[in-house]
Amino acid sequence: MIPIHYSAEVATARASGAPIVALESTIITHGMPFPQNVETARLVEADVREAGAVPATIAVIEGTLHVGLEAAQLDALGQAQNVAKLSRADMAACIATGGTGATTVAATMIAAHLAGIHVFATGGIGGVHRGAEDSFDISADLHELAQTPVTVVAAGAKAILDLPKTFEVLETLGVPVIAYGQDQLPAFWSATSDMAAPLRMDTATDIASAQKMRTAMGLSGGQLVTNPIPQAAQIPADELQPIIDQALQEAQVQGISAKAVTPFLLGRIFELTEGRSLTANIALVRNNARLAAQIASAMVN
Ligand code: PSU
Ligand code: MN
Repeated sequence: MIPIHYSAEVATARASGAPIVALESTIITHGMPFPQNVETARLVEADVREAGAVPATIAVIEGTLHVGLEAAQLDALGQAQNVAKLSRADMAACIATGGTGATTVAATMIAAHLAGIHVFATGGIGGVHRGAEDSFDISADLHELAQTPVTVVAAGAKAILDLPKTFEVLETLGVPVIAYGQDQLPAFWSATSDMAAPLRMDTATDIASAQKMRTAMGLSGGQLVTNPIPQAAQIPADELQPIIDQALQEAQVQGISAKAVTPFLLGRIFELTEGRSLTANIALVRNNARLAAQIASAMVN
């Protein structure tokens, strides 16, 4: 038996077949500083509700897989120290041993699928790190997209990564990468890039239909919907590039590796941009939550 607990709101939505959007918790514990992390998590939940769906923020708390967090649990998670960052490799062990952990994109997809939720909103997925030819650091998020049938709405892969290699791997793994409403792939803090999107869709209905067709055809896996950050909130790529390079350089000098890499880089970029990266990150997550709610609604219709 898997110890799953649904929040009151999510339990009601499941019973009535209402649209639900899964939300991850690593962005809260490892992706943003307190108190903006908790404020953002609350805003994102409100955005999902306003767009006509029910939010299910996912985390493991003392050995129970929570699908939907009560307000007090969200607050506590946002301030907790030493919370594990869970992915496919360690999620079951955390639950089995009574641990507490935040779920990454990969772990949130697994939980969403267990709970019968088809759509999930986040900021940016993990991917192929720069220098992966030496470090072999490729996020488990990519393999999860290839095997678990959940549509993930993100602003692309985080621009700290090697974006061309990330999209090559997604193609190899057979993951549909859909740009929403434009021909180029977005690049997390920037709305566009010089990479052409493999697929483009302009409506939530099309995105929902494509996921349903995959399932009907017996194709495993989900879809990555890349939703550009709103223009007004973006940071131009050429402005950010030197800062990303500096953060990457510092990570190398300090020997940061494995799960610590992404949180370290996001934290340094936050400091080096004097908070602008966080403001942009908040705007893009909220934008993704709204689109995910529309897709979830289209899926139940
Ligand atoms: N989106 C954000 N901030 C984040 C993340 C996503 O805006 O911190 C998290 C997600 O949980 C994603 C993880 O799965 O970063 C990637 O970590 P890694 O590169 O170690 O796989
Ligand atoms: Mn990694």
